[in-house]
Amino acid sequence: MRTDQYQGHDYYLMDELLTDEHKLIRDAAREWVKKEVSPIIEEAAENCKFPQHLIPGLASIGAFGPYIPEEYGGAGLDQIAYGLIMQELERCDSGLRSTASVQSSLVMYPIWKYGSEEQRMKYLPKLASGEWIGCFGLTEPDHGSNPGGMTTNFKDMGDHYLLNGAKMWISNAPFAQVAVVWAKNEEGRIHGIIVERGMEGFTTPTMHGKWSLRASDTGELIFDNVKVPKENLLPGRSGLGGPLSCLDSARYGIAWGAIGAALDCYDVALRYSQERMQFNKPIGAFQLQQKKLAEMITEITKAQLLTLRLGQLRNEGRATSSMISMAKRNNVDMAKTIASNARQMLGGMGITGEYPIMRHMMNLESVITYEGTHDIHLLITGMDVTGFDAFK
Ligand code: TGC
Ligand code: FAD
Repeated sequence: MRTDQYQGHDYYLMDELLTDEHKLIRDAAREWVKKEVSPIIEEAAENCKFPQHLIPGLASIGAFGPYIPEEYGGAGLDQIAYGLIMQELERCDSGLRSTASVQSSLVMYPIWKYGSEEQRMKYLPKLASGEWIGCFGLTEPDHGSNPGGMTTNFKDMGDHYLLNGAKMWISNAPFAQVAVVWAKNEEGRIHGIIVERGMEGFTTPTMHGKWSLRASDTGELIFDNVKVPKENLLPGRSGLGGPLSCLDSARYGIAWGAIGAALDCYDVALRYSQERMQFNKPIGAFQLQQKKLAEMITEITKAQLLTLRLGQLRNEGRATSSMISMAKRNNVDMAKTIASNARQMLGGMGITGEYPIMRHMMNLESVITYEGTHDIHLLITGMDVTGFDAFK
């Protein structure tokens, strides 16, 4: 196993735009990742298992609900701090970031934004400390890009709701204690419902056979006449805009996270190019390899600027969903291209688990698909600039 030598890359001196608190939080996350995760991540990916013993550590660096107010157990940080934590986690592995971003943006966020005060007090502190892990059920076997077509539904039975249906591709599902599930009522209106492990008729089978995001657990959510107490309905919002607003927050985190994956691939390829000798020269001395590295750092720098600006706008409440789509789409695609080129630069060694690049490459196939595919985000931008809705 190689030591994690990552140092970060800041070509346009972006650190000068961060506060001391931002840098402290980022550096703490980086050090924790190097010490606790880098030594075991390859094995976790090989075993296709999320290393659950990392949960308290993730909580300790503020990765669960960084921007949730402290009164609910969150860290009360701003959006840029949230992004920096996601960047450091995904620098190591997209699955690690997935676990944290689902917990923060897809479970804690809707409970904080749309939950009752009782729900906030019951769930948020336990989710922030990692005592409970949550998952987010939107996608169904027949409704992925088009979640509005969902068929999971609940009926009002007087003293409780009766929930039926199935969700698929759900991160954290196999071990989560809590699921925020989106389902239609008898009028066809979408609501969020909190379902807890142990409720009769609720099961979470693991999905097997993934060649991507292997260090994250993915499963189904099956609801077979599940009796859900009425107080578990999120009262603050109905309609598809509820889950989509959570996706805005998670997609923003992914935009930062993808920069982390790209930075790691660049970092490894740069170091390799300075050490690997062929034709009596380091391969970094050849123009073709320099072209790859120069283009990588250019694209990373552009993404860093785009995303920091997005973070400022989110702090001010001025970032639109379309702006977030643009950053998610651009940055994941950028990271995927960099991973592919970095892998080539390592020659045969690039396909082994001795280096993280192949794992990043495979992970990014999930990241470019979930939280809205590459093409869906393009259509969101297209709709925003033309005014024509290609989905209707
Ligand atoms: P449409 O008619 O456009 O919109 C319905 C209502 O929602 C509002 N809205 C939004 N609100 C907040 N944030 C957004 N981003 C919003 N986008 C739309 C909209 O204004 C409308 O409100 P109202 O009041 O008029 O009802 O909806 P549509 O059915 O045409 O679909 C639009 C589309 C395709 C963009 C949307 O469905 C979409 O984004 N699809 C992609 C699905 C997706 O991203 N799924 C992700 C599942 S979760 C996941 O992948 C987690 S991975 C986690 C990990 O491991 O990291
Ligand atoms: P489809 O929607 O069937 O799309 C197939 C192809 O058709 C794509 O290329 C798509 O871009 C294209 N397409 C679809 N509609 C259009 C259109 N109108 N115009 C042009 N092209 C179109 N979901 C959750 O709810 N919670 C989770 O925690 C979660 N975690 C996930 C973890 C992993 C590892 C993965 C892979 C997925 C996860 N998902 C989760 C699901 C994810 O959000 C969906 O896979 C994604 O939204 C795409 O849906 P789909 O797979 O059904 O593809």
